[in-house]
Amino acid sequence: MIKKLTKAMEKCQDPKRFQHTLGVEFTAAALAMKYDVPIKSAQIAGLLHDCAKCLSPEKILSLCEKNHIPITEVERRNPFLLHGKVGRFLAETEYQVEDPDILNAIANHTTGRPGMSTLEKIVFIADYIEPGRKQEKIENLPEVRKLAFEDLDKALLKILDNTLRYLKEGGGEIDPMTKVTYDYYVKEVR
Ligand code: DGI
Ligand code: FE
Ligand code: FE
Repeated sequence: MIKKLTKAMEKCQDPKRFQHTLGVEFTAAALAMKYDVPIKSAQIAGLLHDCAKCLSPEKILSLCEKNHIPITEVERRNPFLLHGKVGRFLAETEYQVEDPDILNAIANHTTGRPGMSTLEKIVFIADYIEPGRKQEKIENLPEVRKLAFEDLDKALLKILDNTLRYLKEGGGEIDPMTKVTYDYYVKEVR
């Protein structure tokens, strides 16, 4: 399974994206060791989390419409936000993944959601801290990397806080799910 999926991702992703994919697989596996999650699940979710990232916005939207994947208003204006949901669809239909926890981890890796499972948190965090992410772009990355191996919820909250600040500064449209997730984990961490 792992070998086949790795080959499939190498084929459909550009070299930079594929390096990121391997980084997320590796980091998710390490976090799985720490937090008692099946390592294989973390590897599969890590490998497939961006399997829909290389599709054009038009293709993403048409796949959603054809397959009755609901699209919110924010998602219609920012179709890249749908690469998780479309990724879950492809994981199920193209790559024969059946485990709902793995499918959720793929679907929710960009905005998160309230009440994430440990595997979902691991993939969300691994996506942000994998070794290929540049420290120059994220000033507290070393701190978040350390925190990920100490307290998943605190790391999650730091990442959501970074993302919301980054979106506010850059004028990016905030998906209500990102904000709802942030508010949920603020309460959770307290
Ligand atoms: O696919 P990746 O680049 O590996 O990572 P990702 O799926 O976490 O996507 C990262 C981008 O998603 C990052 O630039 C921030 C953006 N993002 C996360 N939440 C929101 C968001 N963008 C918008 N517009 N709104 C959000 O709520
Ligand atoms: Fe992604
Ligand atoms: Fe990613």
